[in-house]
Amino acid sequence: MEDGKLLIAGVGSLGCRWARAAHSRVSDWVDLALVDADARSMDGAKHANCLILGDSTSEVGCAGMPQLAEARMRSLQPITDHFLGDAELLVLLTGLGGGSGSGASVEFARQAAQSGCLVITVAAMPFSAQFERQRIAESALPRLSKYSHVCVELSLDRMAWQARERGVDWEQGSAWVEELCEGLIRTLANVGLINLDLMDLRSIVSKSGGSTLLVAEGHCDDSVQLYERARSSPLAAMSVGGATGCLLQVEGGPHMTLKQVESVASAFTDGLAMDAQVIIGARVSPDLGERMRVVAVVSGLPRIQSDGLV
Ligand SMILES: Nc1nc2c(ncn2[C@@H]2O[C@H](COP(=O)(O)OP(=O)(O)OP(=O)(O)O)[C@@H](O)[C@H]2O)c(=O)[nH]1
Ligand SMILES: [Mg+2]
Repeated sequence: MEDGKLLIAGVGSLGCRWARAAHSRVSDWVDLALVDADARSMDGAKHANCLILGDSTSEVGCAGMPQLAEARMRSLQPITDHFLGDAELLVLLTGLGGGSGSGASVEFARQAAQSGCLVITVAAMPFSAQFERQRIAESALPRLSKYSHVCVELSLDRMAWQARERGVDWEQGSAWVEELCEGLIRTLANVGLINLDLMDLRSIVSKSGGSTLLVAEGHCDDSVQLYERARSSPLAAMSVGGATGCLLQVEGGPHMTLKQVESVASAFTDGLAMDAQVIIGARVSPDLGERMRVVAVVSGLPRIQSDGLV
C-alpha cells in the first residue's frame, strides 16, 4: 500500500497487550497507538503514540467507569487528530467489560471513522461468569459496532476453552489475534500476485449487514482443513452462510499452484449467497514453504445466530 497509513491501536489493558504483540509482527508497515488509563500498559513502548486517559498521576484505571474513559478520550481528540488524520486503516483491539476499553474504544473508533479511516475492530467479550463486566460490555458493543466498518466479537470463554484443550494458558490463545492482524496487514501492505488494496476492502465492508474476519494457516493441499481451522477461531458463535461479500487473501510458498488457490477459494466461498461479490488476492511468501495462510473478510451477513458457526 502506498498512500495512507495503517495503524494498530490497543485500548484498555488487554487491548494494549494484544496491540503490542500484534504490532511486533508487522512493525515495518504499520504504526502503533496505545490508549489506557493505566500507564503501565505503555511501559517500554518505543515509537508508539501513547495516550493516557487521565489527568492525575494516581490513576491506574477507569475501573468500571466507561463514561469517564469515554469523556477523557474525547478530550484527547486534538492529539488523536495528529495521527488519525493520515491513517487509512485502523485495526482496533480492545477487551470490553472494564472501564478504559469499554468507554475509550467507542470514542476512539468514532474519531477514526469521522476522519475517514476504515475501522476494523476486534472486541473481546468478558468471561460469562463476570456478570457486571458482561453488562458493561453489552452496552458498549453496539456503539462500538456503529463506528466500526467491521466489528469482530471475540469470546474470551471460547479462547480460554481452546487454550485449555491445547494445554496452554488462556492468554496464549491470543496468538490468534496476532495472526489475524498480521494476516490483514500483510494482505494490504504487500504487493501480491493478484493485488488487493484498501478499495477492495472498502467495497466489501460497505455491504449492509454484519461482517467478520477469518484467518487460518495449514498445509497447501488441504483446503478443507484450512476452512475448518478458520471456523474454529475463538469468535463469538456466528454464521457466515448467505454472506454477500468476501475478500479473500491466499498466501503460499513459491510452489503454490493456481489449483490450490482455487480449491481454498471454493472452500471459503461455497456457503456465500449466490450473487455474493468475491474478491480474491494471492501472494507468494518464500518462508511459507508447503503451508498456506488465508485471511477472509466476510460481509453482508444476513443475521447473527447463536447456534454455532456455519
Ligand atoms: N480472567 C481474566 N480476565 C481478563 C484479564 N485481563 C483482561 N481480562 C478480561 O478482559 C476484559 C477487559 O479487561 P482490561 O483490558 O483489563 O480492562 P480495561 O479496559 O483496562 O479497564 P479498566 O482497567 O477498568 O480501566 C475484562 O472484562 C476481562 O474479562 C485477566 O488477566 N484475567
Ligand atoms: Mg486496565
